[in-house]
Amino acid sequence: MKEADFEGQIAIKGSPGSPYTRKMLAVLRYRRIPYRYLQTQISAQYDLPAAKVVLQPTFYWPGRDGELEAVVDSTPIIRELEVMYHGRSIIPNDPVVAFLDYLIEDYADEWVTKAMFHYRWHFDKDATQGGLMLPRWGHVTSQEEKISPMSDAIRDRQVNRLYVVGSNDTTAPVIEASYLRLLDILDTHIRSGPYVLGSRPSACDFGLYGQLTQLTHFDPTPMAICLERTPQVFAWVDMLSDLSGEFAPEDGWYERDVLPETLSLLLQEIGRVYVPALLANSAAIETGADTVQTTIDGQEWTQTPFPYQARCLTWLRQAYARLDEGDREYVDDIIAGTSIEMLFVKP
Ligand SMILES: N[C@@H](CCC(=O)N[C@@H](CS)C(=O)NCC(=O)O)C(=O)O
Repeated sequence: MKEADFEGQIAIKGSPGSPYTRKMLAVLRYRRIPYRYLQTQISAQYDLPAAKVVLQPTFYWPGRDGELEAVVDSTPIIRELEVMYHGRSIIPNDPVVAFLDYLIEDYADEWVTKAMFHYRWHFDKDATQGGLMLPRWGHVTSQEEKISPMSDAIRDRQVNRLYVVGSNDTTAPVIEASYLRLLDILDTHIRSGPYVLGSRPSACDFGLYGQLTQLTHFDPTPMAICLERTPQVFAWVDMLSDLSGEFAPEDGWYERDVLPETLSLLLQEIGRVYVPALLANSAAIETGADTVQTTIDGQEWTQTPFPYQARCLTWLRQAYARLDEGDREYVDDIIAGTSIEMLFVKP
């Protein structure tokens, strides 16, 4: 075991098949933050502190006491990195635009991931490839006799965990239709960007990018769909992977009063699928129900309650409440008629 001394640099443990790892690597590259990427086989050689929850990615940096600490959850980590490193920020200056950024990032992380996990493990072809590859990234020196049983075990385990994100035969058509719509919306929207909120990338681009690295560039079913339907989105994902040379113009983000029409399509999509999922999930958690039963996009939706996503709703409401009155009114105007406003109605 090697002592974990990264000489003041940030270390990130993760793997290529993890959308949130890809999200954060792209953030670090764009922000030009020096880092060490500890892929599985490398991280195993270090004596690393344990995080509260075992998740990919896990970040390691010195805590208040100077000791290395293990930190998880990409959304707060992005905000923490803003404090630790200045310049090339990915949080828009205007609180109204920053709120939209946060909302879209959350949709990417929490809804688009349903499509990512669904397409990876729902159809045989994708599940076989996922099983084939997942253990390999951490065991490139292992012999086939060792990897094959791992492939089978991972595949079985993940197929049995599809319920966690709400992927099942009832919800499959809802998830798949939402993936197609997202591709179509991005295909149109990025042509005025190229980023979601202007000519400068923000957290939500990286959230979408992370999930799309898997959907458009790894799993065969959603990848074929993207290549055929929206090749421009495929190219966009490639571009996002390393934005170290991109500019960060002061005036790069859209002004609150000149948001492009295509952005409202994305907001409507969030209202169409993510909002009802969030509300029904939180209601189920509050009442202690053991299933979430609701209608999403006019179709039946059923899943096991997901406690983390109830917290996501609380955080979204806190972000909305933190806006000052004028900004909140502005946000209200932008989200009016998208159903997103349902998240913030007073009980
Ligand atoms: N909210 C977390 C989610 C991270 C996450 O769910 N990571 C997945 C892999 S992409 C994971 O580690 N899942 C647990 C597992 O695979 O055992 C974040 O934004 O970082």
